[in-house]
Amino acid sequence: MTQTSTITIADLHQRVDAIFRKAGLNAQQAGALARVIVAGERDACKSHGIYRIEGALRTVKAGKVKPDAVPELDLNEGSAIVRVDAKGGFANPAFELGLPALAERARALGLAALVINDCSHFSALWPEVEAVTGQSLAALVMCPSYATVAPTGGSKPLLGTNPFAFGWPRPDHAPYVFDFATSVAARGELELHRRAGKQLPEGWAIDADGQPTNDPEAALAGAMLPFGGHKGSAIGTMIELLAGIMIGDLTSPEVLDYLGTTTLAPMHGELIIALSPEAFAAGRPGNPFARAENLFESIVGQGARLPSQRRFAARAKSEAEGIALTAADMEQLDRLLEK
Ligand code: NDP
Ligand code: PYC
Repeated sequence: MTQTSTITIADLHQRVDAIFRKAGLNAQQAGALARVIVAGERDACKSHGIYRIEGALRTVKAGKVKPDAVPELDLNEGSAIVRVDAKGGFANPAFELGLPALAERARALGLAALVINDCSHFSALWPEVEAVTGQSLAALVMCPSYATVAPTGGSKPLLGTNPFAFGWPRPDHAPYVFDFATSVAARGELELHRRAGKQLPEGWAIDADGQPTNDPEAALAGAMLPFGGHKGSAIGTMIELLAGIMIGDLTSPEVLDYLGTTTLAPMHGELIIALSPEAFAAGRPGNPFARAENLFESIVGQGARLPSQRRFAARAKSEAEGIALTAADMEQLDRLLEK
């Protein structure tokens, strides 16, 4: 059995923050990164937890992200579009900077968008979705990645694993949130399988010759597959259009050209859309939040679970008992702190 030890959320945050500060990140960048990475471990999302620290540090070392960037907010007065220029830093502090203006604008106009440009992005999207639902607004969040996914019917990497997330605020419950890669699995999962010496499930990837493979090494050299065949392929393409081309930022193939590797965090843009359910439902019968509760109850009433339920259960456990880390995880943190 794997040996585990327990660490409090605050202690893990302090350690991850210290690792990034030691690597030259300013307080704004290090703090925002530590918050999403620790949230990933806390919610048992290993593919976007502490495993991501080394990739972020490699990206800093390669000069492909600015560790001391100070993001800039463009309020674009009167418009539904608020912009943050991440100035070549990470996406997370840029999001934190733009959130208050996004929420204020969505409440005033019914909907608003936050565009983040020139950011390095490696994290899960649900922390951002939850920050928006925390303002009693619904959220749609998406971004490209780097070309690693073959479009359905093709055989070469072109689309990114392009995550897509949605959130709906629930006044008396944790929000309804889903957040997924538009590939069958996140690329992080492939890398975790390779590290653990495990074969991939059927249907995740093809090798460099376009043949189905279960070997993570061959899959990393080949292409991943979109989820749901042509449907995931189309949603992945939509994300290239909306969160790449439309916001004047890089698409996944352009990101790969710029980076030359998938071992660094990708540099591109991100699109966050906030919607006010009350504004959209105004003048129509029924309260949108109460009607949504009926829908959720009907889903759960059939024995199905809501997305994020597993994550919220893991969060409650971590908050009560601390976060369980393996000996290898602890060794990784110690090693990075000593570097
Ligand atoms: P999963 O397939 O693990 O989960 C997708 C969503 O479905 C989650 O919200 C999950 O909730 C929910 N879910 C899973 N099983 C069920 C079920 N049986 N019933 C109802 N809901 C269910 O996610 P992925 O592997 O596709 O993605 C993992 C993460 O990777 C995401 O957070 C994503 O943002 C991130 N990512 C980031 C990228 C980037 O470029 N920054 C690129 C690609 C992915 P729960 O968590 O509770 O299980
Ligand atoms: O897991 O697919 C992924 C991913 C790519 C960039 C960040 N996460």
